[in-house]
Amino acid sequence: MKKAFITGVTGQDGSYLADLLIKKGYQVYGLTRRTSTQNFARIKHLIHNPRLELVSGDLIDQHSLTNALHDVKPDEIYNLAAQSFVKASWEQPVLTGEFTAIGVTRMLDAMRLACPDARFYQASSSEMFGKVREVPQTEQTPFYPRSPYGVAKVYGHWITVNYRESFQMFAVSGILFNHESPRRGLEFVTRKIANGVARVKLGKQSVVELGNLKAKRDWGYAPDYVQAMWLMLQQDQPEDYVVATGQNHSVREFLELACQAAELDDWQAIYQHNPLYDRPAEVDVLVGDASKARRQLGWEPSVTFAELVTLMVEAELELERQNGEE
Ligand code: NAP
Ligand code: G4F
Repeated sequence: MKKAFITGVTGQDGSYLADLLIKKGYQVYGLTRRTSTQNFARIKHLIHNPRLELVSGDLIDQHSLTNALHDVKPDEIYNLAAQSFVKASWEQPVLTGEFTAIGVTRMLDAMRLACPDARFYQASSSEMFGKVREVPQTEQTPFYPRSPYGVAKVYGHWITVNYRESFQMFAVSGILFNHESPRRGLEFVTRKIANGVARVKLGKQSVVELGNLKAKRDWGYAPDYVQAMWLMLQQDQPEDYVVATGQNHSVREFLELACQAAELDDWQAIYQHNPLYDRPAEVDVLVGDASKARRQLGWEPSVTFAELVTLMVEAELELERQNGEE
């Protein structure tokens, strides 16, 4: 039985990846950090499944990572843990650097010492393209990050390349464009809109407060994207891949479609601008070219933008109905 080690297993992607790998017959080990209240909501359906074992550790604590990999001796390592919220990276730039940048070196070095023959996946990001140098963005597009998060991800990307070239380790980066789902954190714009629109529909709030409606993103469906992560580690050679749908839409379009999905007539009636959600430096337009992933991995997105918006709004309507009146 193959063994996989996932950092960030309590997050959106980690939880879907655990589902996928368990379905494929893996024994999965998920790194979790100590918190005063457990936050296992996204993996609650797996908590009593013997195929998932939780291992205590933190990206900031080198020994916990080396010990964990030494004990587990995994075949595959997926480094998904990070401070992943771009807006928070201006408020906590040093912590973002510790987790999202140096944390990658800690994981790579733990692997080098404990299980150098394992295969390593690094969660790189389209945020690295930032103020984009070309459209669409490919594996060859130069990086121009626009936030402390983007800068930290560029570091994580290059240290992964460096360990691959220095120590002949099987280490790859997936440069993933935005991917969403009902398991997305509520602070990210798609889930925030889907939840806000559902709450307006059910009479629980009257407006949705947002920042920049003009920003465009290449939004896909998270379960499709964890499939691409797994495919990258099944290849003969370690290479980096862009994963994207190839189409982008504005935040405003997401809001309009979400209102339609909830049968609310006028999106402008429920939208309110709040400068609190504007960013010191914005990434205006992202759109990826995933030709290499399509060609070499046989990867395809399975959910369209309209389907994604609808499934997210329906999930929030269901959730808010279950939560009852306030
Ligand atoms: P997420 O939902 O925010 O999950 C982040 C995970 O990292 C959580 O499990 C969190 O644990 C864990 N974590 C944070 N700091 C940690 C630390 N110091 N030690 C150990 N674990 C820590 O993020 P996601 O959307 O699943 O994204 C997964 C990865 O892909 C991230 O690296 C993100 O930057 C990257 N990425 C995401 C997207 C996207 O569109 N979703 C696109 C490109 C790249 P807690 O539950 O304890 O907080
Ligand atoms: O949903 P967002 O916070 O995602 P963002 O910044 O694109 O980052 C996400 O995708 C990256 C991949 O490109 C990941 F690496 C990263 O970890 C994360 O998963 O914001 C999307 C856009 C931005 O332009 C933002 O300015 O939506 C705009 N926006 C407008 N109003 C808002 C809001 N974003 C948030 N979070 N909240 C708002 O009220």
